[in-house]
Amino acid sequence: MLRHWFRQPRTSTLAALLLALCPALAFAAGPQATPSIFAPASTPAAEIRSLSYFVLEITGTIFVVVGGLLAYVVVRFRARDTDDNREPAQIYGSTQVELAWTVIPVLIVVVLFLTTARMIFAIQEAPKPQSALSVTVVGHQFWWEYRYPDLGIVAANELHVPLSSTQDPKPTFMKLLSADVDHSYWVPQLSGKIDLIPNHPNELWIDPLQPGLYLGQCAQFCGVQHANMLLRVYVDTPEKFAAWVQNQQQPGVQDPAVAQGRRTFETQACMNCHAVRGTAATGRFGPDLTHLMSRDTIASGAVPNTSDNLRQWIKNPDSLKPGSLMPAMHLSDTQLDQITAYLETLK
Ligand code: HEC
Ligand SMILES: [Cu+2]
Repeated sequence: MLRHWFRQPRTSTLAALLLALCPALAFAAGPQATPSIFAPASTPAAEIRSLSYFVLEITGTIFVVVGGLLAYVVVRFRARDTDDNREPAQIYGSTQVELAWTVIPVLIVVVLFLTTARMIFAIQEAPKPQSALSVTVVGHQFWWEYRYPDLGIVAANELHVPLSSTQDPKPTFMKLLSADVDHSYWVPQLSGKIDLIPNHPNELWIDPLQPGLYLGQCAQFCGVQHANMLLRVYVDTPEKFAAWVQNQQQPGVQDPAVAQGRRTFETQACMNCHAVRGTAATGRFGPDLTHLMSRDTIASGAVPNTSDNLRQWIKNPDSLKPGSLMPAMHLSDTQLDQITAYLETLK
């Protein structure tokens, strides 16, 4: 089924009719603010959409047939003034009818099962091409860690991947792990949902065909801040991706103007949980902060990465994300200003 990387999604007559009836379902050329599985931008998501249409066609037909028969019977055999109030002839069982309503549904279920199973295996077994990018995704309560083993990059919360195309396939193959409990990776426009399970690596691939920011959400209840464990996938053009990689490979900026803030960062517990490459901070419990300012949001998409939010976060993470696993460190206003100024140099 996936022999060709970029097979056109199957659109049948009924699906086209559905599309015409609900403009909300129309194929979107790029990322959506409210992501829909009906607006795929990557092969696995397109496959899932065509399977969804197939299932909708079958179940829709059943609905029309059963609903139509029911409506017919209700109207045709309604109580009338001319009724003689006699009971109709009572029928006990009919082997033919019972066989029909057992065998037909079983056949339908078998067809749905086989098409679904076939698609799952086709997606899972798609070969990994030479040009593929490898990313290891680690789910943490309540944030995402992204490691690029071949590029020597560790990032957090905002995944950057290259744009793929028919001429130049650049799919991203992800290995999904968990540092604590079960999480679930779901960016509806890019792929299906897959769990991150401790000690059980899973795999997922995407080949985004439109640049932009794709949104998603941890889809498994993993603790109090599960709903704020947001997914942001940035699909970059080749030049933009190369520039991003180049920047992420640099060690943390060392600006003498914020030396005091850096000292405070390194003498408080911050460095036990956070890493800033090129400094003494090598903690792994929290997100890598080496290129914190390259991110649009903090706390896994919970709030925009502004100066005020950053300071507020360091002062009291719970005020922005109640139940997050970063403690409030009870810093003085001066210390807060210094640390914020330091972090803001980490471009
Ligand atoms: C006990 C470990 C721990 C300590 C100590 C700690 N943090 Fe954190 N920090 C975390 C965790 C965990 C997160 C992720 C929280 C989330 O998104 O749910 C985080 C998130 C952050 C973020 C947001 C990063 C992002 O990209 O989303 C910043 C900035 C930050 N911490 C700065 C600090 C500073 C500054 C200190 C010291 C004053 C500090 N942290 C101390 C664990 C810690
Ligand atoms: Cu989660």
